[in-house]
Amino acid sequence: MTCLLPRLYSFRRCPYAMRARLGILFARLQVELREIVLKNKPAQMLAISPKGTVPVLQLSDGTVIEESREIMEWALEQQDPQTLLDIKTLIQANALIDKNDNEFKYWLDRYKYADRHPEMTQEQYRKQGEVFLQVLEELLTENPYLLGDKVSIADIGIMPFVRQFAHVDREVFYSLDYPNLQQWLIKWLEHPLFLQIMIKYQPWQENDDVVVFPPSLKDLN
Ligand SMILES: N[C@@H](CCC(=O)N[C@@H](CS)C(=O)NCC(=O)O)C(=O)O
Repeated sequence: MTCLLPRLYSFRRCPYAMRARLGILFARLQVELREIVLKNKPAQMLAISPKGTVPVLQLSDGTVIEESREIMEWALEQQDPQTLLDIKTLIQANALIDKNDNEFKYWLDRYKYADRHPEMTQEQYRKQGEVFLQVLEELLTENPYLLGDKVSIADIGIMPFVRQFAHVDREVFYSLDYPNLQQWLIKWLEHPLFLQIMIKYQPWQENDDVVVFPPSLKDLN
């Protein structure tokens, strides 16, 4: 049977893949999900995206989108019932995601794997990462979401990375003086769409039945 759904190669715990899956859910779309194992990437994925990172989305016309931001944007350009791509905040959203991807992620990786980067201590790496957390805390002092009173692409694009930072050492994270950011993160961790993207799937193997993600659009709220 030919499957006309876009096909998403994904990895459950990857923050880039998380933002792509959130984009798909907020857009109320369905995709064919192929969960992968990073150490054993399927040849089918490498054939369409030799750079070998997830997420990768292959559209039914063969187009390949291999950057998580572009996947979020593509999804929300198809349908955006909650206007996450609000034109009023788009420039600011993009600037914030740039900061996340180009600066915060660098310090996050070093904070998470400090033993592999002995040039600085883990605490020093954390403090470097906190420069971005302070920016987010400031924004959340004024509003429940990063760019206002409703969710934007900035929230779903950044949340998986703040989660990863918090989970390096939850006790430390929740002892820091970022009350609004902590609240925001907790709300996201409990969000029905976040819970949906974190459901576990077995790694895809050739000849498996198609896995549709999400299985139904009915229960999404
Ligand atoms: N710029 C890419 C980065 C994606 C990325 O680095 N994903 C990681 C997993 S979180 C990956 O696939 N790494 C390849 C590997 O570990 O082999 C995007 O935004 O999609």
